[in-house]
Amino acid sequence: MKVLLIMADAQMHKYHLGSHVRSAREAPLSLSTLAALTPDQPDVEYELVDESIDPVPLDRAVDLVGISVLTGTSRRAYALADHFRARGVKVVLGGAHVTLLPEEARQFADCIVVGMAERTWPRLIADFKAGALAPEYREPPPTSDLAEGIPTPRWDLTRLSGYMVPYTVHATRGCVHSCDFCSVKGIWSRFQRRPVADVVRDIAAVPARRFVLNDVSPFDDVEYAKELLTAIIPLRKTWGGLATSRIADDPELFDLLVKSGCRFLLIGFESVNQTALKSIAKGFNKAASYDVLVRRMREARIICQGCFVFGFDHDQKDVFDATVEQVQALKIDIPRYSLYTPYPGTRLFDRLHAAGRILSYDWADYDTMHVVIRPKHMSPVELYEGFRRAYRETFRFRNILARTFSVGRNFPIALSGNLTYRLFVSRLQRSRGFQMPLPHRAATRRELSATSL
Ligand code: B12
Ligand code: SF4
Repeated sequence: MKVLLIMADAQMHKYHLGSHVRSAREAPLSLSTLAALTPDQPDVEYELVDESIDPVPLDRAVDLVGISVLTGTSRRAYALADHFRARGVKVVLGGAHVTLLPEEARQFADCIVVGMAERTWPRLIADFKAGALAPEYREPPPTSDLAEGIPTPRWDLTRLSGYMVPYTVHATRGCVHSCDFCSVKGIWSRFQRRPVADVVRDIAAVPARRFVLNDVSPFDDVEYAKELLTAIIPLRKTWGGLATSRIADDPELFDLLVKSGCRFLLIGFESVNQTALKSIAKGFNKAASYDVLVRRMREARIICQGCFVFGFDHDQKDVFDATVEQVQALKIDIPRYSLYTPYPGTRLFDRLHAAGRILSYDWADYDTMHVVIRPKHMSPVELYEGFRRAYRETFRFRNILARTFSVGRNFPIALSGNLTYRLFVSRLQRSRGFQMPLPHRAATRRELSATSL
C-alpha cells in the first residue's frame, strides 16, 4: 500500500542552489511522526513531500494521500486535495487547521483527522486497508500527559539536505500560557509532556551533533524542563529551540540550558510596551528586563532570535520606530517582525470578528505577513508600511553589524541569519503595498481552494 504524505507549501525562507532548495528552518515533524506510527504494518510504504522544498508528484500512482494543513497553507492544501480526489485517490486531511476548523476541511477530504494522530492514524490505515475508511477520526481532548512509547520520527524518509537542521525532536505539546492571538490552546487544549526517557531515546538516535526541539514552550514547566535538560547533558549534543522570556527567571534552569548544549533560542518578546503585553495575556513578559535576558544569552553564547508583533490595540503610530530602536539597543541577534493575526479558534479571532474588524477571511493571508485586521490607532496601510519600514531599517547593513559584530564565535551564524532576512526584506519592499482584501466575508468553497497547481 502506497501512502503519499504532503505538507503544503508554506512559502518559507529558503535558499536556491541551482535546482537544489534548502529551507532556512528545521525539518518539521508532522509527516515523519505519522510515518513512524505503523511499524506493525510493514506493507505500508510512505513517501514524504514537503512542498516548501520539493514539488508534489501530482501524477504519482498511490493508494492514499495525507495532507498536513496549517491555516496559512490551507488554500494550497485544499487545491492539492481537489486534484488527487479528481484523480480518484482518497485524501485524508489533518494538522493544526483541520483541528481548528474541521467542518471547513471536511468539504475537501474523504476523511479528516482532528487532533493528534498517534492513536488514530494506525486505526485509520487498518480501516482503509479493510475498505472501511471512516469520514472522521478524532482524538478526544487529552486528560493526562503523553503516553510513553511514541516512536522516534522517520527522519530517514525526509530529504535531509532540504533543511538547515534536518533532525527535530519534540518533548511536549501545547503551552501553559494562553496568549490571545495564539492557536496553540485551540490545537492542544492541555500542556502535555512526554516521558523524559522517550525524549532522550530520540535525541540519542539523532545521527548528528545538532538537533532542534520544536516545542512551542517546553521550559515553562520548570521542574520537567530541569529533569529533561539534566538528562540531555550526557548526550553532548548542541541544539536550538523556542522559549519564553521566563527562562531568565530561574538561574538553575538557565545554567542547565547552557550545559545541555543550547546554542539558539527563538523568544516571543512580542512588544516593548508592557501595557500591550498585558492586553494580549502575555504580561509574564517583562519588557523592562529584556536586556537582562538578552545579555545573559549573549554571555552564554546562545543566539537570540527575537520576535515582535505589530498591530496590537495598544500600538500607536510610533510603535515601529520605538521597536526598532529597542531591537538595536538590546542587540537582538536575529530580529523578526510579524503582524497581529487572528487565527481561527483564538479569543482574538472571536473578538475582532464580533467587532467587524477582520478585513480578510482568506486564509492564504494568514501568514503573519499580511494585514488582515483593522488596527485601532492607525489605518491598515499605515500598519503595513510601518511593518515594512521596521524590516528595512532593522536589516540595513550598519544596523546588522551594530547588533552582531560583538557576538564572538556566533558572528557567522548571526550574520547569515540576518542576510537571509535581508533577502526577505528586498522581496517585501518589492511587493505591492497593502491592498484592501476581498472578500470581506467568509470565503466560499471555491475561494478556499482557489490556486493553480
Ligand atoms: C515546524 C513548524 C513550522 C514549519 C513547518 C510547518 C508544519 N506543517 O509543521 C514551517 C517553517 C513551514 C512553519 C511555518 C509557519 N508556522 Co509553524 N510551526 C511549526 C512547529 C514549531 C512545529 C510543527 C511540528 O513539527 N509539530 C510536531 C508534530 C508532531 O505535530 P503536528 O504538526 O501538529 O502533527 C500532529 C497532528 O497535528 C497530526 N497531523 C498533522 N498533519 C497531519 C496530516 C495528516 C494527513 C494526518 C492524518 C494527521 C496530521 O498528526 C501529527 C501527530 O500527532 C509548530 C508548533 C508545534 N510544536 O507543533 C508551529 C505551528 C504549526 N506554526 C504555526 C504558525 C502560525 C506558523 C507561521 C504563520 C509562522 C510564521 N510567522 O512564519 C508559518 C505559516 C506560514 C504559512 N504560509 O502558512 C502555528 C499554526 C497556526 C495555524 N493555525 O495554522 C503553530 C501551531 C505554532 C503556534 N504557535 O501557533 N511552521
Ligand atoms: S507563550 Fe507562546 S506558545 Fe504559549 S500561548 Fe503564548 S504565544 Fe502561544
